[in-house]
Amino acid sequence: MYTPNILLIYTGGTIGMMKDHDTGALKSFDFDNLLEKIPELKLLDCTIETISFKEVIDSSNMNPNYWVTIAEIIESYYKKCDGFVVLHGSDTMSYSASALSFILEGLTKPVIFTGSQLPIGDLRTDAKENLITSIQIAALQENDQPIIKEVSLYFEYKLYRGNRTTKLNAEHFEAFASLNYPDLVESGVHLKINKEYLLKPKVEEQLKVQKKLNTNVAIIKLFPGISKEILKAILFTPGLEGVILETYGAGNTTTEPWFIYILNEAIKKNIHIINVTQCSGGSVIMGHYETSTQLKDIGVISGGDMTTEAAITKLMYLLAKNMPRNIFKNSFEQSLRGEIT
Ligand code: ASN
Repeated sequence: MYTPNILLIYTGGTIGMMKDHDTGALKSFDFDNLLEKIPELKLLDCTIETISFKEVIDSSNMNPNYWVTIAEIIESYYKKCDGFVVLHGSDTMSYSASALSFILEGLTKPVIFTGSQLPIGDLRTDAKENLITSIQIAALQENDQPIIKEVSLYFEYKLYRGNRTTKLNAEHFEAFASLNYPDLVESGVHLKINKEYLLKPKVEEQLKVQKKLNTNVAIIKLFPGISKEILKAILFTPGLEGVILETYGAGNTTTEPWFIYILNEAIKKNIHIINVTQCSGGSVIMGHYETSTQLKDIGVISGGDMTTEAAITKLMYLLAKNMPRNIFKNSFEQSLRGEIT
């Protein structure tokens, strides 16, 4: 029987941390120790190769250059490996999983992000289960093809589509949720694979890594009392090209004339404004209430039921492609990697 070959990419995060005995603070330790800590890995029905960032990072230091580094590692091992598990801090894992889902065009193999809430060396750690099951899922095959063919995120017994996740809890082992899309795999006594929800790219797709991302972007979260000055200061920032506007409920904002006027001025300056909801679940439906009709009229783009993490990374990805305004809007409002319903 064929033995899949899985690449483990270690970027940092709590999963590989230990306590500094002098200060009590958590700091990273070297990757070889991580494998020593889990001898069970040798029992899996796959071979495992490992590669580590030269300097591992807390995921709060994650940035687009690191995303490209992860993508380039996957690109250089793509022929040789059947699946990839990215060990990553949980804090920005949903951003990274979303970003990689766009960057890795034509992906037909599993890329599974995982991490943990407690360090691997901790007695009550969640790291071992997350790591072992992630590798096991990455190695799942059917008719000599990987079963998972997309960027996903495994945490606390569930595999989610990566670009549908958001970190909801800083303490619970169940730290992530995918409120607008069903779980891809549930891990119990058996692995329950929800095949109907998996992304099904064409097998003949070739991997192409989009290495340019445009960071002339911002996120504006609305709140009752947001001032003209603040809104103007952000929207008229020199060089700004795109904004994710986190609105209320189903995509609603204040209808005060100054607010709509400033958004309209920004759009006239060719800035793309995308409407996503600040609710954790549900969708923007522009025009549903009077409070979003004007947004639609002035050309605000609908983010539908996309997470903020998916929307901001999709914005960086699409802006880098320099497309005409109408094509940009169409691309943003349609599903590229299953990120929007
Ligand atoms: N601060 C850590 C990180 O995101 C948190 C974690 O991994 N649980 O790197």
